[in-house]
Amino acid sequence: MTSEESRPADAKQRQRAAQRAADPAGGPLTTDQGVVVDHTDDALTVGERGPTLMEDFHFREKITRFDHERIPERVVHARGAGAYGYFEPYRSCAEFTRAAFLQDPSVRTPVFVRFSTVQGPRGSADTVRDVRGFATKFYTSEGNYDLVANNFPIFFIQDGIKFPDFVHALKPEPHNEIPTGASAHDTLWDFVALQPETLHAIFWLMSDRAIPRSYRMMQGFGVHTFRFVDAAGRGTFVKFHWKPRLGVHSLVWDEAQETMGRDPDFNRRDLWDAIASGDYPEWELGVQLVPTEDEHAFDFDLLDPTKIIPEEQVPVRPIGRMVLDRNPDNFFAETEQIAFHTANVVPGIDFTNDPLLQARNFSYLDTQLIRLGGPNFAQIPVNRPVVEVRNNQRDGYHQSLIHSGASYSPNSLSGGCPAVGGGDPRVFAHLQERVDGHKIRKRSPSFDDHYSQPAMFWHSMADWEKKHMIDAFRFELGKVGTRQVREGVVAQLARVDHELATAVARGIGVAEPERRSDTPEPVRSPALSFENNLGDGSIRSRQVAVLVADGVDAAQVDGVREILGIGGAVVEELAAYDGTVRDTEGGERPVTRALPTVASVLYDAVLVPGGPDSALAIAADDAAVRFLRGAFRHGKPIAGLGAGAGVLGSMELGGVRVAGGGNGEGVVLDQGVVTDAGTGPPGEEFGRAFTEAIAAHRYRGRSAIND
Ligand code: HDE
Repeated sequence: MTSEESRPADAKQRQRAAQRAADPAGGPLTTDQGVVVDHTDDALTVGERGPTLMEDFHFREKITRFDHERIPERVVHARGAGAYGYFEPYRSCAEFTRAAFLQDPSVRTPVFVRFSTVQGPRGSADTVRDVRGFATKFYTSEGNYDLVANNFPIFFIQDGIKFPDFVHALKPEPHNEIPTGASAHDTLWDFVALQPETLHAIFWLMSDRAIPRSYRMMQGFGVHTFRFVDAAGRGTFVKFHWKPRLGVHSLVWDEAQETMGRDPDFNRRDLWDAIASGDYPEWELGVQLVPTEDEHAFDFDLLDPTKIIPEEQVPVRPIGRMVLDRNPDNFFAETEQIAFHTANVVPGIDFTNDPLLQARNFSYLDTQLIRLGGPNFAQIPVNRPVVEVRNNQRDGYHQSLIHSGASYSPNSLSGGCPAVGGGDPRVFAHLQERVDGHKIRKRSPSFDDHYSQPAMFWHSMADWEKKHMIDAFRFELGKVGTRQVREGVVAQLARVDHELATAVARGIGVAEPERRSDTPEPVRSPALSFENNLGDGSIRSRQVAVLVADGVDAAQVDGVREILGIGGAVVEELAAYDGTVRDTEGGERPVTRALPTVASVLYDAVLVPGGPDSALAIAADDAAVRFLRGAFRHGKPIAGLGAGAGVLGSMELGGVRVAGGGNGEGVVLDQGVVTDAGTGPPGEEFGRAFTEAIAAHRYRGRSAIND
């Protein structure tokens, strides 16, 4: 959020990239053939005003290369943001898996992570209602392992053969390519009404999980049941979970929509800024383990990707942590060209027969062939394993290696190289499993229950989460033009929960459904609620706006900076104009941003400090008042000190009580609004109350939160 110039780490990163790219001797501009160019501002022409000559090879090369700069975007997950980092296990996992990167806590495995939205094209906004991708490439000592995850633990369909149907329904309508990055349209909801296996993921999509505050504040899930394999060849079922240190936090829908206009790069920028300023995001990797003999111990099928294993049933065991500590140097070279593939596994990790996973194991390699223009994309630096690659794969577009010797196996002419296996302990051995059956095209009846888990999700939500979900269903279905589609979805919801279906029906002008006798029992999994995923309760990296004008109380602003700085929050001073404001000590304070260039949706909390002149100017400034009202509406912590408390009082925010009457009253905390009318620097009590309010992210009791 801070301007690029004011981020020294950013500048350093750019400088480093420039140095790396530059000829160390500081060489001149050349063509692709290395010929030195004298001039690149004018094409070669006949006379000063004459036609351009074909002979100008520099001009032709420059334009031709430009014409070919774009590659096809990903068919889904086109918009993304990535970063480098490392993974380290807490202890050896040898008991379950022989995977080398999960054995030794002193070994750090480098990673690259790409986060993404799913529906929108490369240039779409970040804060749309959508699933988020969370794909990790581990560059291990046994080759690359890709954990291609999402921030939902389940998927919309059970069999990969339905993927094109689902994606066609989700993508913009084919006749007018509307809407961009949104699911609120007829084709998606038509599919949902007719394909009840989508419901569980749709419930997640209608929850605030689909509008994360930050990539740094979302969980990741491998979705499928995979397998760990130990050194003796024994398998254990495993589900992968990433848990963010900062907790799971989201925007509210009204805020998400405004953010699309104010800063379409909101999540991308947040990740970049945090890493550039040294605030490295961190996740814990956890696993749910199920012994092979318990495969059928659940009332759902472990192979069904529309089901979770409730954490209360099988706890998530933490096995390691991942830290992202370096931004890429070049978006295209790294974030765009990275190629994930679910079938990139290492010894110790294997698949199950989940039909969605089996399809993915085909699709990812296939899609890279067209997207990256041929079979040699693993030679692109970001895709290259850190171990040596030796095989007989040859030629193809963009081959950048010069192979020699025989390219077949067995051979004697190259001494039999590369040897196959050769007793190397790193050899990959597929889990041995007996598979028996008829060739059929039929879904297993064990995949049939589409209603119990959406019901569990719904019943596990806090009241405010339920309200947001009802609002989301109403919003989405309210954008659906076809009446029968709205009715079809309500009929499906009625099979999950009568109250939910009735509330949605009321909002979208559809007849309220009859109460059914077969809705699932209200089972709960507390781990699903935001309330139980709040993280470490810190205020690290939270963005706090301080509204300032000439005459601002220096001691109060500096005091708040100090208090919040200790907690790791980022404080910005916003004023009507860029430049500086004069404070009560006669100093010129630099303004971080001019108010007209920002909005409350880009910040987590706001403070109005004292200094009577400054407070008066804030109260009279439309942009400042809009800022404060916006922050209040979205439930964000607000604070006022000295005359700043009076500004909040005069705004009559939702009947909130603020401190008044000079130094007498002390700190007042009401509905997440912290005020102290005293004129001195902020005291300990104020600091604690404001810090706690920021750590809580939002005050959920304000009625206008999602209006
Ligand atoms: Fe993907 N998915 N997917 N997907 N997916 C792609 O691969 C596909 C699924 C996920 O940042 C594509 O390189 C099929 C589940 C992520 O580069 C493509 C099926 C989950 C990313 C593809 C699924 C995911 C992708 C598009 C059902 C969560 C972005 C471009 C059988 C566990 C990776 C590309 C990145 C990308 C196919 C379902 C996650 C077309 C066929 C379930 C995070 O290959």
